[in-house]
Amino acid sequence: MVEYPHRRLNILTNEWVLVSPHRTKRPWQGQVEKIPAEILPEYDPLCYLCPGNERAGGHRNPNYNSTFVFENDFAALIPVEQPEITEGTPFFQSKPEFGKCLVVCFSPRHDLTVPEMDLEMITRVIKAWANASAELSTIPQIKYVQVFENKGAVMGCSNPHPHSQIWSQSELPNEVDKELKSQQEYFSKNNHLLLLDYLEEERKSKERILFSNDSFSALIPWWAVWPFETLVLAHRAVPNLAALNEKEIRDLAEIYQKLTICYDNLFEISFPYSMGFHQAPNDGTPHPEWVLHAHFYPPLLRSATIRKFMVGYELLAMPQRDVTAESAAERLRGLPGIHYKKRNQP
Ligand code: H2U
Ligand code: ZN
Repeated sequence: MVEYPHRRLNILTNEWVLVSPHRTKRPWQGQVEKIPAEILPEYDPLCYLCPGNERAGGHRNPNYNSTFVFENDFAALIPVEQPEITEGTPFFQSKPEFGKCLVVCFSPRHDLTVPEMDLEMITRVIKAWANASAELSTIPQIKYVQVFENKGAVMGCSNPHPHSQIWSQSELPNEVDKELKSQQEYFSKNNHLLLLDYLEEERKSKERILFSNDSFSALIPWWAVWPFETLVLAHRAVPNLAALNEKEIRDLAEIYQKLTICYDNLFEISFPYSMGFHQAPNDGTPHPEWVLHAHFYPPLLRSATIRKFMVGYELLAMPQRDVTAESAAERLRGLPGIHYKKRNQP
C-alpha cells in the first residue's frame, strides 16, 4: 500500500484528490463533537414530520402509516416560470431556475433510523423515491431530479424523524453536469460504460469493495475524499430509480440497510452522513452512458467525536484525505453485520 503523498483522479468529476497516508498519526487538539442524545420517543407531539401533527406553514400531516411525501413548505425552488434575466454584461450572468421540492418521510416512527428499519420498510422508501422522481420527471421544465438524505445534526439535518428530500430543477446542477460529461466522453470513445468498467476493475481487485449482491455493490471509491465515503453502484446501465425492477429495488434496500448498519457499528452511534442518488438527466434524450449510483458522504473521521473538516486547503486548493480508501474499506469490512443496539440488548 502506498504510504507517501500522492494524487488520485476522480474519473466521475475529472478532479484530483490529494492523499496523505503518512499524516494519520498527527495529534488532535481541536473541536470534539458532542454525541447526540440517542433516546427518542416513537411519537413526538412537537415534531413537524410525525403523523397528525401540524407543520410550519399551517399544513397538517395525515395519520400516515408507511412513507409520506409532501411539497416542501420552505422550498428552495418553486414551480413558477420566471422571466429571463437580461443583464447584457458577461460579469453579471444569471438564469431563472424552475423547480419543485419534496420531503419524503420514511416511517411514522419518530425514533427509527434506516439501519434499524426492516427490508420491507426500506423497500417502500426506495419505491417512494422512484415514484416521486418519475412524477416530477413528467413536468416538462424538469431536467434533473436530486434525491438526498441528510442524517444527523452535524450534517445540517433539522429533525431526527427519518426523512429525505427531493429537489427537482430545470437545469443540471454542477456535480451532475461534471458526471454527465465524463460518462458521455468515455461512452463515445470506448462504446463501454465508465462506471461499469470501473466496477469490473474494483471487483477484480476486491480491495475497496465492501459488499455486493446481484444488482448493486457498495465500495469506497478509489478517489474518496471523506474518510468513510462510499459509492453504491448498479450492476447494469440503469438510468434512474424508476427503471429498477422489483428484485433490484429489494437488492438496493439490502445494500442500503447493510451499509448504514456498518456505519452505525463503526463508532456505535447513529452515524451521520449526507447521501444521494445521481440519476440520468431528464432532458428528453436517452442516456445510454449513465449508471444509477448513490454517494454517501459521512463527516466522521476517527471516533464519534472527531470529524473531518473541509477547510483551509480543501476550500482554497483541492480535496485532501489522510486515511487511504483501502484502509477505510478494510475497517468497514471488519465490522459485525448486526446493528450494535441489537447486539447490546441483554
Ligand atoms: P433537512 O432536515 O434535511 O434539512 O430537511 C427538512 C426539510 O423539511 C427542510 O427542507 C422542510 C424544510 O424546508 N420543512 C417543511 O417543509 N415543513 C415544515 O414544517 C418544517 C420543515
Ligand atoms: Zn417525528
